[in-house]
Amino acid sequence: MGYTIAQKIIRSHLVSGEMIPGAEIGLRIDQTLTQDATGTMAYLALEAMDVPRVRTELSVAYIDHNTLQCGFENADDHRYIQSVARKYGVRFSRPGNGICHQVHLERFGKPGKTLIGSDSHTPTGGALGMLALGAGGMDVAVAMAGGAYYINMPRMFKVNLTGRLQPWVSAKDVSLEILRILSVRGGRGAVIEWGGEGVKTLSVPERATIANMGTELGATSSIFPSDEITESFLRAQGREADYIPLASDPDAVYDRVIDIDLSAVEPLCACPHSPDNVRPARELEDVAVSQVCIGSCTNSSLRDLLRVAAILRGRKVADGVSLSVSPGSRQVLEMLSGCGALTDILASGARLLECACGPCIGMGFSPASGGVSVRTFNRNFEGRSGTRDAQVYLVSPEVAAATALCGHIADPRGLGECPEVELPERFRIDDSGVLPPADEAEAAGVEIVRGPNIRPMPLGEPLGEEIAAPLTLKVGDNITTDHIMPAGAKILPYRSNVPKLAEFCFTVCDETFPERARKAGRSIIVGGANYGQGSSREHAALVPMYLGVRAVIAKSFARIHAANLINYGILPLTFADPDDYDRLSQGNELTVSGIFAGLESGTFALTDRTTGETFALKCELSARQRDILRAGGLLAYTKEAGMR
Ligand code: MIC
Ligand code: SF4
Repeated sequence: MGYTIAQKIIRSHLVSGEMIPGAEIGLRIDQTLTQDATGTMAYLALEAMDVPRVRTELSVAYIDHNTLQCGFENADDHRYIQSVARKYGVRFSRPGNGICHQVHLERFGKPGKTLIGSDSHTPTGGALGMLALGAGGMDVAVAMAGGAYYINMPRMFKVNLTGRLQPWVSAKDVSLEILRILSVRGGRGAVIEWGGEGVKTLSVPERATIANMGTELGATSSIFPSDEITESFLRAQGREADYIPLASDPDAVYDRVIDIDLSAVEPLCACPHSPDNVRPARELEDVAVSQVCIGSCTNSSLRDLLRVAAILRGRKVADGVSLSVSPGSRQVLEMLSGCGALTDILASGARLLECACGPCIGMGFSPASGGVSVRTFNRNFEGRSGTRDAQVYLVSPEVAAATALCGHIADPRGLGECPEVELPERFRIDDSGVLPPADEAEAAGVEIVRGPNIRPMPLGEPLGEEIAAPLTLKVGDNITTDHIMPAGAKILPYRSNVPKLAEFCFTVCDETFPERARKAGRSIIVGGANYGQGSSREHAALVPMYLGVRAVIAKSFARIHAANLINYGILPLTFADPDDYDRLSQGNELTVSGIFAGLESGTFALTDRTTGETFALKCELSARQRDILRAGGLLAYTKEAGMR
């Protein structure tokens, strides 16, 4: 039996476990990336591991999320990360240099390598034929220190592409089409390989858009072959030496095959408040729009913005619309400027924002109350824009530009002939925005700078034989990490200050939660299916742990969040019978008992002391995960057990 692309990379990086779907495997990690909103915690963890230098082939620390700097906090974080990167052998991508995934694709990603990043959209690197995975910051710290990264061996899905995209239809529409087919849960436990004849019609930036949004499917990762298109992109980036060809074997076996005819895909929109709530743009033309945002790690490449510039050229943004454009990297911005396309964008009335995440994570540019915002981003979860009652739609750059001109959601096919764009033979290369680390001799003398916003990382406590605690919060299906630990300009500055951050935990669902949890001392949370979907932010585990949450009982969990809960010593339990979810009420007193035996057997007993009912719970753990929970979290475990 032949191998898929992901299986080939896994095979060559396997340090433990067997390649049986669902079984835990350990992978050697070649590259890591961090961003600043999760990076501070990752580097605090790295410091605590007492390893003098990172042991990966390449590690990069990007500053791209918290760049507003309304007070000293963001700048404190940047300065800390810059100093720690310099000392430990990590390259430092300065604020303004671009969004981590875009810059990594341009300058560092390599076919055949493994990459983990403390950001859920790290799979963007799959566009280059690498196995790129989102992870919690603590897992990235372990990988930087030379330890393996553990996942459950994924199932293999294949999307077979035929045909070619019609004018005005682009890669984002393919992402939305697969979301329509699979939903936000449909990719769970799988790596999605994109192949078929149609794949040859997609450039690397288009592949990157698709790989990026595989995260919204809940997929472990997404991956493309490394072929002549990859080679020409790498050559244009002056990196032809990084090219190796990579394809699946003709007899590779997939758990599921999905066919998409590219020529049948039309301009689509994900409607509020979920990326899988997809409808054709043509059906939404009566939706008036107050804001359009173009950018984010999904759609901010040179290809995308050249297309936007060509659509906007000689036209004006509608009176009622505020249009923002944030290029994905300084390379993109300089090239737009060099060829005059930036002038077309500005002349249309667009507002140019920094090369950073910006509005995508609610870092400024929040819509007006009740506003309708049409964005080329990847997430439209309620409140994420920074405006509680905003309605956010996700679209392609083509739909976004047409919408900005028309003032309502617009199918761009109404604009006439679609302008063609070509990628350059050679990108403008200037790596001065990425600072090299100190060499080994100098490193010992580098002082780590910690401002008052850098607080020590709270540590978990080892599990006891039982957890007796009130059910302080009961929530529904598809709870995102944006519900658990919201982001945005007011909250993100506190990512390295957990006591302060705790004041915002779960406030999207219930303003009173932080205070009630604090009063209760210990608590248990109950959730529905796909609990913890979305971001990789470990703060969605760390902060509940700080507030005393000892177990989360859900119908199912998203992969990265379940790993983060374990890393912080919180038990991620599932209902043996999902209908039991309905029998538990917020406020009831619960006891999870038989914990030590349960860690071994995978089954636990739950008693609702308020009603007297009993329930069976499950938690299937690997030996390593059991040890992490017994130790009280990954940091304590790594210190006890050493790096492996
Ligand atoms: C996001 O898109 O939600 C983020 C902000 O990039 C997160 C990381 C974070 O919360 O810092 C992600 O996707 O992992
Ligand atoms: Fe940044 Fe948005 Fe991408 Fe997250 S999804 S990395 S916030 S651009």
